[in-house]
Amino acid sequence: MRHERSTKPQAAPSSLLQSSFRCIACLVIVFSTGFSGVAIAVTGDESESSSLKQGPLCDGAASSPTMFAPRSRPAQQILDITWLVIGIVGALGVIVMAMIVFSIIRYSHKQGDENRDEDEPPQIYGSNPIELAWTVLPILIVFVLFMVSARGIFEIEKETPPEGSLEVTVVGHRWWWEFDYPEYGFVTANELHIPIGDDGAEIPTFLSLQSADVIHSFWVPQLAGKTDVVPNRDKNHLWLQPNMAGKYVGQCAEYCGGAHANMLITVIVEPESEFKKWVAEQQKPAVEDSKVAKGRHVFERTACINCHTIRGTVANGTFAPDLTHFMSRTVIGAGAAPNEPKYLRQWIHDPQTIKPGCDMPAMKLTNEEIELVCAYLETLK
Ligand code: HEC
Ligand SMILES: [Cu+2]
Repeated sequence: MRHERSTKPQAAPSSLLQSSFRCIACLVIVFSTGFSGVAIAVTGDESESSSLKQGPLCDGAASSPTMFAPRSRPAQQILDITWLVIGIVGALGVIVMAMIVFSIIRYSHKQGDENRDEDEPPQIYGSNPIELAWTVLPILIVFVLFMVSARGIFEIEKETPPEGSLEVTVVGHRWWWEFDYPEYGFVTANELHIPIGDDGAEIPTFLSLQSADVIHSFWVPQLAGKTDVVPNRDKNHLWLQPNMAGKYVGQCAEYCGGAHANMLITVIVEPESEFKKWVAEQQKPAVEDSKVAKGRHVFERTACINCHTIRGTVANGTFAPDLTHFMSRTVIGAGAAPNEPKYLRQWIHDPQTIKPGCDMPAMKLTNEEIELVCAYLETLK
């Protein structure tokens, strides 16, 4: 069928060019911010990570979370696939853009072109080689991308724990993380400790993810991909296999309400011997120090005990983070502030000033009571 020549051919290419440039600009922005743009209070300052030695037992954590510095097998696989996909579609994009730019320059309306109808290019209809080329080639490309992604997904989404793995149950709460170590019989919060061999050998960790309320998403980009944490449903699973020690940070990646942005994750990958020591400490009941008995009394006769557990005391609430070994953690409120005396006092005075919207109310304690309770909490090593 023969098309009538459009009377205004100039408008289309330039708007096409504009929107193409816009697309490229968007991609650049997404890549430069999206993968590393997790605002984190818990990362140390940058100089810390730049002065590092090499090797599996040095700190492999990037100064801000990024999927471009994988330190765990599934994260590495995801990045490999990412580069392959970006490579293929990037090359196609460049070819298409080049052809568009070429056509715009070569065939744009020029002065003295008024009689162009006469030199219309050859019209080709139903050319088998051409139609075959633009059918088969895209199918091949899509097939390659499909196979590579499918293989990656099957390897990453393990439904059963790999040999010799540590098993941890992760429970997402608004807006903090509970970590249960059923093998070892204790519960902690917000900081996940997992081992790497003392000689740097990889040890798998198998996470079972549950939610106590809404949908969350567990994402520590240097260690693995995002995995949704869904309530009232069979557990989702996630497999980590770090190859470098370090303190990795991540973030809830599914909007879950007001304090979502402050729902950070810290994963501490440490040599097995240190991990074992940490486990032994966590298994102990809370420290009892008679010097802080007054503070403990304030804690025990306040509503704190309805929400929090401190093993070995009357406090057995499960609504909020277990505080039995609170001082073994480096952050308060799932990364909302570092665990330092100043912030702890501010937190007990009014958590909303540190983590707006969180589920702990200001407890209306007097300054003296705050001081006593904090002195008590600070013994919970
Ligand atoms: C209504 C329940 C509730 C009461 C009562 C309560 N808290 Fe909390 N508390 C929470 C919740 C929920 C969190 C987690 C907040 C978050 O990170 O979003 C929390 C977090 C904390 C944290 C930080 C824990 C961590 O690892 O990040 C400390 C410390 C704490 N509470 C101490 C206390 C003390 C001391 C009292 C009593 C004076 C108290 N809480 C009373 C619900 C409660
Ligand atoms: Cu969340």
